[in-house]
Amino acid sequence: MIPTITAFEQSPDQGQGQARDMRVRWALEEVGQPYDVRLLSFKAMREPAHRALHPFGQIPTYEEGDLALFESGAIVLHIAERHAGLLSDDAHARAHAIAWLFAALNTMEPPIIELEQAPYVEGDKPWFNERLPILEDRIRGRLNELSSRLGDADWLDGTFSAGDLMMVMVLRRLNGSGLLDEFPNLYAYVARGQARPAFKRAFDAQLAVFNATSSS
Ligand code: GTB
Repeated sequence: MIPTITAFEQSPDQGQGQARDMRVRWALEEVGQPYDVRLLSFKAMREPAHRALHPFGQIPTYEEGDLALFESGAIVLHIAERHAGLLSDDAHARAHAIAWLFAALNTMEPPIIELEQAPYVEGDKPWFNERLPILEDRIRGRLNELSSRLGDADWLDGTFSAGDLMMVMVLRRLNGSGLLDEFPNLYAYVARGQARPAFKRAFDAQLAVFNATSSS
C-alpha cells in the first residue's frame, strides 16, 4: 500500500527542505517505500478535513490504509519500525537509535526553534539583542555535548539509523546561523547525512514542488 503524506503547497523556505515533510520523505526514501504527496494551502490546513488527520492543523501527516498519523517523529519511527534500513535488528542498538531520535526532537530541537522564532516573536522588544546571545549559547552548549559524543564516528551509534536521520534534520535547521561551523565534526556529520542518495532524492522531490508552484 502506497502511503500519502501532506506537505506545504508553497513552502515558506523556498525549497530548502526545512519543513518537516522532508524528514518523512527522507525516511521513506531510505527504506525504498514509494509515496504520494497531497499538497495543502495554509487555508486547507485549517479546515475540518485536515484537522481530522492533524489536531493542530499542520503538516506533515501520513496515511496508509486506515492508519492516519501526525508528528514527524512518530511518522519516522513508524516507517523505521515497519521497514528494514533505519533500525537495527539488535534490540539494544534499536533502543539507542530511538533514544537519539528523541534526543534530536526533545533535547536539541527546542533551543534551535526558540532561536529561529525569536526575531518574529520578540524582535521588537528592547531586550531582544541581549537575549539573542543567551539563546545562541544554549544551543552551543548542546552542540558541544553532542560533538563530544560523536567524536570521530560517522554516526551516533554504529550504523546510520532513524536517530541520525532526525538529528541531521534538526541540526541542518542551523544552516546560516554559523553555529554549526564552530563544530567541524558536526558540520561533517550533517554533510554526510545530506550526501546520502535517499536524502538527495527527498530534497529534490520537495524542491520540485517549490519550483512548480513558484513558476505557476
Ligand atoms: N511537532 C510537529 C512535527 O514534528 O510534525 C510540528 C509540525 C510543524 O511545525 N509543522 C509546520 C506547519 O505545519 C511545518 S514544519 N506549520 C504551519 C502552521 O502551523 O500553521 C515547520 C517549518 C515551517 C517552515 C519552515 N521554513 O520555512 O523554513 C521551517 C519549518
